[in-house]
Amino acid sequence: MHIKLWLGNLSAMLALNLNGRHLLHMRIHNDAQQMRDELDQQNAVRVSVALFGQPGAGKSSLINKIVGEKVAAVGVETDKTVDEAEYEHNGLTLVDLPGYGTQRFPKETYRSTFNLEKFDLLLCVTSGKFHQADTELFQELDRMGKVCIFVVNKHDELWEDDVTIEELESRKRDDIVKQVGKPVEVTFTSCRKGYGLDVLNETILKNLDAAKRERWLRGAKAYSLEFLQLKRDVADKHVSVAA
Ligand SMILES: Nc1nc2c(ncn2[C@@H]2O[C@H](COP(=O)(O)OP(=O)(O)OP(=O)(O)O)[C@@H](O)[C@H]2O)c(=O)[nH]1
Ligand SMILES: [Mg+2]
Repeated sequence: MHIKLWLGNLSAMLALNLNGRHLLHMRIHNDAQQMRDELDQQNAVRVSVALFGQPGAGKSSLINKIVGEKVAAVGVETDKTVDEAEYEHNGLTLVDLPGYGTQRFPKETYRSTFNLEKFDLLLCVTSGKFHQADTELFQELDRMGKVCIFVVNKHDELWEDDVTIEELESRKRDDIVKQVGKPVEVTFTSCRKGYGLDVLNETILKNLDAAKRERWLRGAKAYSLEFLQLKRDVADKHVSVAA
């Protein structure tokens, strides 16, 4: 009788143990699957940014600075980038848009030709005088509810006798705001000197949602210690999920 009871308990314990192990395996499998899904989701996120502005303003140069590699052709020749050019880099899609309202790309069809809806945000790149075509495209984007950041490039060329750089910046900013008719974000950069690229990154990050922000951090080149730290944090998080 005792032996029977003992054997009964033993088999119950064994069954429990096997069942427990099975459950543990199931949990590990499910956790691994969940992490893989999370990783796939993170990798599937894309940030799509379009740049527009006058020929020679420095759109191609900025694209190269953003990704930290020479992906776009830069040139002193006029209209180096005539058609739309798209660059894929580490989850970032950067699109160099051709001029707005030209014979080739009239205003009426520009929005649908380049599917402006699909962009997360747009950069209006200027240097020298601000142009009417940029104002008009901005206003179209504004009506669509699109975020457009103004980038005054060639900051290194901002110079006037007896006028401080702060005063020149402030005049430029005021001029853009006056032309577009509303307060807008204006960032100053110099691709030549590497100036302002940290602020440009910050401004872009501020205008993205959380998932896209992580993607931007992973894909874009760092120009400040803060950005580098954030980039490391995102990379660590990514690696710990992948491990
Ligand atoms: N001084 C100065 N020159 C710059 C800067 N950024 C770009 N350039 C120069 O300006 C010229 C035009 O630059 P791109 O980057 O080709 O300009 P883009 O807007 O792409 O021109 P398109 O393709 O013709 O529309 C090149 O000679 C660049 O080297 C800058 O910050 N400072
Ligand atoms: Mg170009």
